[in-house]
Amino acid sequence: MISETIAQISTAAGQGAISIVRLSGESSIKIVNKVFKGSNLEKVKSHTVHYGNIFYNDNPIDEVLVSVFRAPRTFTTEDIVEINCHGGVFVANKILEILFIEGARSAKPGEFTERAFLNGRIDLTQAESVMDIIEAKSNLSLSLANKGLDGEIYRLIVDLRTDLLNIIAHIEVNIDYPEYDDVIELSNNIIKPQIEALIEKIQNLISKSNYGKIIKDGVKTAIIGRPNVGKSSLLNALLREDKAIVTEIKGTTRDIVEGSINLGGIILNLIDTAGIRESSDIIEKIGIEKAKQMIEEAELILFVLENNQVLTREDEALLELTEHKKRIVILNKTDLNKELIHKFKNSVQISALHKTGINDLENMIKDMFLSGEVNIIDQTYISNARHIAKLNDALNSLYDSVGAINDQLPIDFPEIDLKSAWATLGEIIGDTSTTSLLDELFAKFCLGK
Ligand SMILES: Nc1nc2c(ncn2[C@@H]2O[C@H](COP(=O)(O)OP(=O)(O)OP(=O)(O)O)[C@@H](O)[C@H]2O)c(=O)[nH]1
Ligand SMILES: [Mg+2]
Repeated sequence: MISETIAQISTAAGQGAISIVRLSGESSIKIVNKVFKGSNLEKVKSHTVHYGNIFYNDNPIDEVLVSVFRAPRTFTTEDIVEINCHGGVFVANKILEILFIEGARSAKPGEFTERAFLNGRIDLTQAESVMDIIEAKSNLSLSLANKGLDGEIYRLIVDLRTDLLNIIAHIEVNIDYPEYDDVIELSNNIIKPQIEALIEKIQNLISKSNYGKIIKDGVKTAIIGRPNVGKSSLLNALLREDKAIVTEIKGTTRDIVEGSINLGGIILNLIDTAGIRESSDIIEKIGIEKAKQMIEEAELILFVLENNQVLTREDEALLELTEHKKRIVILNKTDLNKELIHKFKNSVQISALHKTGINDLENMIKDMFLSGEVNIIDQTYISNARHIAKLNDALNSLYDSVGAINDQLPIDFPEIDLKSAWATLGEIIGDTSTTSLLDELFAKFCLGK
């Protein structure tokens, strides 16, 4: 148990109707009780709210509501007190100062959640989900984050580790398989297929993590094309707002203009770029370089062409540059000439000026990212970059273990790789103790014998 009592303002900085000052630790209740006039907080029941006043040196500071939560059924598993005071910056800080004088110390960013983790109330993936909930930008990303907080990622990882433990146990007790008189046979017939099944499970999780990332962070979408084709007009039409400057002058957009929209739960992070052409204007040139860089970084390219104009060499070059990307070709200015002179696989006809065809475009994007994933809400996706990196590391250890078996190395060699995969998966949930493998392994032996 951590004995220091920490305190901090939990609500956003700035003025609001209410601010919440939160304390966690052994002395939380005692400290607040010293400056609170109302009920005796040391005597009240847990999970109750009390009206009263904060006083300091007999001076009234604020009229407040104090919630008392006694350990262990709290977020940090320690005693927690929350003071709801008026939402002025000064008053909340004043109360905090008084709490420090009375013995609390300032909580570092994230320290309440860190304590919840250190005290075993939540695992690391749940702690990370708290941040994801705070940062959620859509219903889908919120529901994904809630699944994480509920422990779904934790359970996924624990399941993988259980599989791994079974394999390691098999190796440890290989003497129990008299039908295999040599170790090579045991590894090929029993161990290897089990590792391969586990590899498949992890590969599957990694390949689907892309959806998780998209749900969480949105799709980075670059609007690309020659000058004057209507890129900024398209951005404005999608945003339903005149955000980017539109003129008939070629080279209007020089810097990047950004905005986000929510398409049926998928967030599109739109980036309008400078029209790409040969230019001697130094500012425009830099803009064009940025546009080219955006093509590299983007997960979706909206490639804008004028419907009624033949392709120029620049168009051809840009089309080639974006060929390997997820791309939609947008044939704009259909109000000027309806006749189609271009044919592309993924294309949609619009008029950014008159805002026609925008729905078709939006539906096409939705299909692109959501089709085949109708159960997106029912599934758990790994979306956290740290988790994905660790899964990849674990996968590599598993590949190594199969390699060692194929090379007919002594059984301890693949076992080392398996143990390393076990440790790597443990890092995802914050279980880094080396003893836990032994504990669980022995528990398994006891069960079986
Ligand atoms: N008739 C018609 N004009 C359009 C349409 N979309 C855009 N325009 C016009 O085309 C001109 C250029 O539009 P922008 O949106 O600034 O084009 P851009 O691709 O952002 O141009 P740069 O920033 O210079 O690269 C403006 O005069 C727009 O009003 C359309 O659908 N129909
Ligand atoms: Mg523009």
